[in-house]
Amino acid sequence: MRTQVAIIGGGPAGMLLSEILHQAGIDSVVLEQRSREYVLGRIRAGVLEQGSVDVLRAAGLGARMDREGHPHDGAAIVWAGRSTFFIDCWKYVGRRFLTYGQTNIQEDLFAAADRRGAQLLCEATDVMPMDVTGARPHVTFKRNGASHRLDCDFIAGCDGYHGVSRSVIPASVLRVFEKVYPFGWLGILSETPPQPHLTYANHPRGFALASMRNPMLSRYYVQVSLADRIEDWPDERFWTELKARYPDDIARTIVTGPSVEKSIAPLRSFVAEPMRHGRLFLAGDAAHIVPPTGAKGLNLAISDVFYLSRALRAHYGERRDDLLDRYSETALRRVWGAVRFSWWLTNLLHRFPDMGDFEQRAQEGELDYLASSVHAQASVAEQYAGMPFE
Ligand code: RFL
Ligand code: PHB
Repeated sequence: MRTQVAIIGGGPAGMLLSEILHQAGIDSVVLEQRSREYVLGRIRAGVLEQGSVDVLRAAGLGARMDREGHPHDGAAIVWAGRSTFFIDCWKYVGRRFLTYGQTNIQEDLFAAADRRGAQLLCEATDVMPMDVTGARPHVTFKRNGASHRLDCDFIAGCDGYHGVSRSVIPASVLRVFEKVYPFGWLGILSETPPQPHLTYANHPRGFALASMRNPMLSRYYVQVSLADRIEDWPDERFWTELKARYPDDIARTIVTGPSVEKSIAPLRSFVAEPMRHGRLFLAGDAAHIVPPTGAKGLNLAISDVFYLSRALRAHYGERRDDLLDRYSETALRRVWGAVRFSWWLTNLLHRFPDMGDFEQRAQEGELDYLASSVHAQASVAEQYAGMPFE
């Protein structure tokens, strides 16, 4: 088998890259280790920056997103008994964001791939990028019991945090930056009407977030201990805890119901540098992880794909490699902006087990400043809405 770009991973990064390359006349094959059903069953992100919306629209993926996605001017922050304030992205930076589930994007990407008869090989196992710095880059894998070799010009490692691509970069080249947070998020989906705004809560009992997927599908999260398991959190306990973390006027309006999905995710910041090694290019969670607090993970996967597809188009269309040569540097500038913001917002909104009185007061002081300063709010709004692409 031969293709121009071998793409490892059929998540949002891999599928979007394949779609954009196809539109530029560049051939690719996507190798995904799971089944489609499994990929579609993962409930993850829900917030799209304007820049991400623009990339998806330009890739021909806008129709359902524009119909079903919900635009928001900003997000609210509430904290223990004090007044709510609103980070107004529209007012301060003239950009809105959209709530539209990653599951829907993934469905839209699979549908587009089917329409064009894309080469998406699911349930491919033992996938391994080979000879990435040599003359014959290729990927080996197994499927339906048979071994295969896919020759290519480039390999895109879009296989997420637990993927294999990053591991072929030698330790002498790869530099990793990591921070693990001492708590997780327990998330549920319920078929109930959501809160009108995305509402982040800082409370002595821990962080909470009210988000949404559509007018009859809510997404809620609470900060939990890393030792907690799903079985520890029957629905009643979840709703009681969620409501306890919001002020009464909001708690009263939270409509409860049976959960249709429940999962616990640990929180981590992680960056692998460089994002390129020879003919291997990493994109999305394969190269970086952010805690979900800033809603940046999927948006970074999309911006990486934007930069990488632009660079590959320049290579094939104009015989220019300067964008490929600068890919890692360009992508990492945006990555570090989002990594810093997500880390900062995580620190601002969570209770850390080792927080002393000093840290507690400093956090309250920062929330107080943010609640009262239009300059501080404008800065947060600019970052939450997402920085423009280079
Ligand atoms: P993915 O989605 O992990 O896809 C990688 C794909 O690669 C496959 N794979 C392999 N395939 C072949 N061979 C191998 N060896 C392979 N190893 C893995 C996997 O099966 C998978 O299909 O990475 P990608 O494409 O980079 O996309 C990244 C996003 O999924 C992620 O950043 C976001 O979901 C993060 N995130 C959020 N991002 C936002 O922008 N806004 C949000 O509101 C938001 N909320 C969230 C989130 C992530 C969460 N969790 C659970 C991690 C909320 C949560 C709870
Ligand atoms: C979500 O809707 O899943 C969501 C929204 C905002 C975040 C994280 C997750 O910061």
